Amino acid sequence: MLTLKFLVLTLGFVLNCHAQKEPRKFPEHLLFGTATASYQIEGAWNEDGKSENIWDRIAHQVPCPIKNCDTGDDANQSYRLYKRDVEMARELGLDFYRFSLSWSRILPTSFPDVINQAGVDYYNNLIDELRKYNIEPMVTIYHWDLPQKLQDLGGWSNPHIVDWFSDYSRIVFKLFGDRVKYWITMNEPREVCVQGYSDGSLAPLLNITGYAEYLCTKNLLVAHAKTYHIYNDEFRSTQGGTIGITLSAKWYEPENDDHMEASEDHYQFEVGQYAYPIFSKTGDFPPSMKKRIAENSEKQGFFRSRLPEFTADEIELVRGSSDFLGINHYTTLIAYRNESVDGVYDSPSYRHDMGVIGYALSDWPKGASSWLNVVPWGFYKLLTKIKDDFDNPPVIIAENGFSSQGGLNDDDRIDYYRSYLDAMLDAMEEGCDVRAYTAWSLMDNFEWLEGYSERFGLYEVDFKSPEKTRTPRKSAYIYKEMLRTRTLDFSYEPDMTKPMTIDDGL
Ligand code: PNW
Repeated sequence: MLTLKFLVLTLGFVLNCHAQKEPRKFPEHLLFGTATASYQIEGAWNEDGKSENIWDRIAHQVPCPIKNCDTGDDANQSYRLYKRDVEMARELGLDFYRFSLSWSRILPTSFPDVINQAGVDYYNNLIDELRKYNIEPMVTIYHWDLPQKLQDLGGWSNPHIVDWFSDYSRIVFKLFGDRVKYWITMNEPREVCVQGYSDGSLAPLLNITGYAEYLCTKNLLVAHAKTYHIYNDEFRSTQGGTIGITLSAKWYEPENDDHMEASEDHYQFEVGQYAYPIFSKTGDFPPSMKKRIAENSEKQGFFRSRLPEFTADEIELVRGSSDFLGINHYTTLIAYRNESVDGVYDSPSYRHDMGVIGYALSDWPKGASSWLNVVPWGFYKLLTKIKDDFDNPPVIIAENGFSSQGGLNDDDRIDYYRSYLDAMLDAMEEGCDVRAYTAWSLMDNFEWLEGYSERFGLYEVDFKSPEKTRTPRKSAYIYKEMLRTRTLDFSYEPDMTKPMTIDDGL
């Protein structure tokens, strides 16, 4: 009898959990887009005057560091097929399309002395094609493809990059700013600095941890801020756009109440190191991060902290240097620290300075990427923390998405998008000022060291076909309907036998 009662109760609970949720409306002002990045889609790596960048260099390295020895030499051939990309943006009914500029395609010497007209034409054509169909271009100035020559000069660890980057930025404002209203200076500085300079998992594949990532971080922040002020002082009044930075941000859930400080340190070392100088009143790195690195440096026998200090002028420059906070959010980790963490990481190192172990729970659903755990409530918690920490800045979700191994029936991706958008709406109901949402990605593309093995696209790409054929997945149909109705409908089932239509009337 007792067992029967238990069974009935359990069944009721399970059914209730899976009961279909009511559709939810998106606020009218919320804009929707999709994102890509230059090296991940353009191909044409050495065509029409483009010079070598750090991804070209490592893609051609022997032995190859990239899965299956894939390269971005051809990628999606968007350099040639950009009209098809815009057609897909029209099919989806996007408000905006986020893409990035290739520095070495526009400035083959890396510097302003030579402007490559063919590269400029490509971006002009793409921008004009988008605008013809009322799709706003959202342009990332730097998404990881540094000219190789600048890397040979030390890349982001050389403070002169502040001038190199801001010269490049001034040129792109002059070239494209009459038609671009959304600018993102940098995509994910943490990945640039930590993965590129200290854990060797992105180009330029350096492993100088505990040192190089901090030099990179400081120079990158100052370069970003100088670019912001150039836009503000020289272009804003005539071009009338908006400009900010985009950070990667996970949620770091404490294992339990004993690990609250670990969770906060994890957040500050990943998100805070950039968000705090720009969005807090101090204009400086997070106090806990400064303290941990300074104390470790002293114990290790350094004469000063391995985290460089900002000058008073730099603090003034960096503080407030973003109109909005761009957030790329994908996943959540559990943060853990006790005495057993000591000795896990080499010292000195970024991870030793942070002193936190981040791990995933085994019952969290996962994407094809080893790091991608599906934890939508983490998105809600992250957004409300940002609101509380930084006086509710305008937020652009510049990336959010799910990886699979391929296939058109991508119900797991659809579940991901629905649950994450549901969590985002919860946060917006709490007052979080989210202005735009961007799905990563418009289409499958070159997924960095994973090559073409992990697929993030709303459109599937056949990389073996000469035309790099793009085919809408089920998630593309769902995204389209969501944008058309401005409704998060948990039960809508598309008819995939019907081709995608273009409904913009143009
Ligand atoms: C982003 N994380 O990287 C990049 O901006 C894209 O170029 C990339 O293709 C995409 O996500 C998918 O990997 C990430 O901390 C950086 O969880 C950090 C995280 C996730 C993705």
